[in-house]
Amino acid sequence: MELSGSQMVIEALRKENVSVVFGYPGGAIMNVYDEVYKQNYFKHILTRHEQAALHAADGYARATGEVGVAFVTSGPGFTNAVTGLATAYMDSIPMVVISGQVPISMIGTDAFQEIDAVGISRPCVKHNYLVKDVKDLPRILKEAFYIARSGRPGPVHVDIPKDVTAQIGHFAYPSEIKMQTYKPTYKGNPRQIKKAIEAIVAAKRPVLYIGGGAINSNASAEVREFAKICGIPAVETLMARGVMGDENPLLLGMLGMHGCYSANMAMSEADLMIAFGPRFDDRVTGKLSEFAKHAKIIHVDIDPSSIGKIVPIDYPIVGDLKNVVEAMIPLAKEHVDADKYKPWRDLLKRYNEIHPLKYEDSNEVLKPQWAIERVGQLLGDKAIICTDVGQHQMWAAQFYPFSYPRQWLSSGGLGTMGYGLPAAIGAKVAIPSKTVINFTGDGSILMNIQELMTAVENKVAVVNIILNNQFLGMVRQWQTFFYNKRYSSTDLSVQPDFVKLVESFGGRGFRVKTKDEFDKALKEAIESNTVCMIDVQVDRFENVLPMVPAGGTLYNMMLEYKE
Ligand SMILES: Cc1ncc(C[n+]2csc(CCOP(=O)(O)OP(=O)(O)O)c2C)c(N)n1
Repeated sequence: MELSGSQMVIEALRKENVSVVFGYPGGAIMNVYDEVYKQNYFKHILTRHEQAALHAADGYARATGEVGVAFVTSGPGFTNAVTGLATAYMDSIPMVVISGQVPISMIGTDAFQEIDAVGISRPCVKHNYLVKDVKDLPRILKEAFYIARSGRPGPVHVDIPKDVTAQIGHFAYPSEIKMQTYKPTYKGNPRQIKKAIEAIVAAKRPVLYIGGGAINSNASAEVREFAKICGIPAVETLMARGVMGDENPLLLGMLGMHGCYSANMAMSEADLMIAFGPRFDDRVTGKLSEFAKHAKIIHVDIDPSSIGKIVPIDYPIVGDLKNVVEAMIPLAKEHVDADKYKPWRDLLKRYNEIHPLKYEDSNEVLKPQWAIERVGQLLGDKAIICTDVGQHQMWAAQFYPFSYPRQWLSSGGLGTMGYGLPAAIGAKVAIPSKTVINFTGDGSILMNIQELMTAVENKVAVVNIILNNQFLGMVRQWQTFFYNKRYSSTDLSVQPDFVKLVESFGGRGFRVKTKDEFDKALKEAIESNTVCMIDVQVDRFENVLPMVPAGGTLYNMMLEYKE
């Protein structure tokens, strides 16, 4: 089949079963957009900023596990997209981003809207390509999708010069991938798996440390079963919320900087840590020399370069977590005695009773934690929860009752303010039957507020709940604790009228100050089935607790803050 480069892009997406593309056009990618106009295979959603196009593709990918796709133009279109690439890269999200580039003859001439896109994307993608000849395009697109979704998933960037999108070439979409140097390992080594089980049998205080890899490998059911068979208590990273299900008696909760006491104590006192796909982020480990210092460590990860990168590992297992845990389950059934860990489980339960996650509720002023709990009571598993970045994000991770994987979409690694609304759009497009809530801050929401237009235009009924403390709350909290209350550039008390603002886009707005108003607004927002924003006036000086100060130790958490 003879096709132009642009037609090849459309055909490749069709072969990959792509149903939606998020993007923003411009000069260098116009040939591709002309074909977008003519085709009827996939829906194209025009965002109002390239960063948002990538976050929407990212939200789509997190909600479904499929590859998210975005188109952007060269120059400023591409540079706007970089934050979206970095966000997806840090959290291992499968994405293919296609950017237009100036014609090949003009590359390197400082042509209008030229930028070295592959040079810029290199540190924040799993892989990237500059397509120099249309004959390479089918193979490159096939590889891009394969690389994005296989092994440790991640974003792949394909930069296509404008003349290549116009060139005619032969299109035969490869059915197989032949890459010499890229061959992810899916099956864990049986000898290593056996050794890991022996280590579990020998342990007295084992803990499961579950990371985002458990979500990426769709291993939740296996992880739950394994935990149950062994009777091993589990902690989840921010990225792994939903893997165990919050009703699970073995789940202690989130660990790390704002994790719960029992989870952090479990890590500190464990004699064996079974790490299922986490990356030992500094927000989790705190001071490395003190991190889990009594524990031997089993680390299962599909990415060999992640094993031993941060802490030395006693039992490394390279492989897809789902496969590895499947292989561990029969051995665990045979050899592990769950009763043996009962004293350990009881101790951790006791820790949880002494220091549960808590906040002081009030009837004078709305507490952000209350609002989150309330949404959880009303919607529970019916909602997908997205967040922006800040205190509201941590409270949502702490207080929303998650029950399944891919219910929680949040920028963990990069911590990208402005992620929430576009990601919520991507999630709602992917799974329209779910209510999609975006918990956001009065700072974060203004970083991609223009996407209200995308949501309204495409009738994507997302509900944004601004936990409005009139501060860049998380930074204000650090200033309170560590900078003697010098609130440098964090006061946001000068702000827009968020109700009028969403209404001006054609959505619905609510401002609430009391619990009754909150309940009423939430109900109306959900029932209205339209784009909504609830501006919740919350306690300005509420802090996220407990907290491990940066570089502190998990077992020395601050449990409260006293003036
Ligand atoms: C793009 C970006 N810029 C700056 C930061 C640093 N930062 C982290 S949290 C935060 C405050 C967020 O404020 P807000 O959205 O109002 O949420 P709150 O903490 O009040 O819940 C800032 C500025 C960031 N994470 N992302």
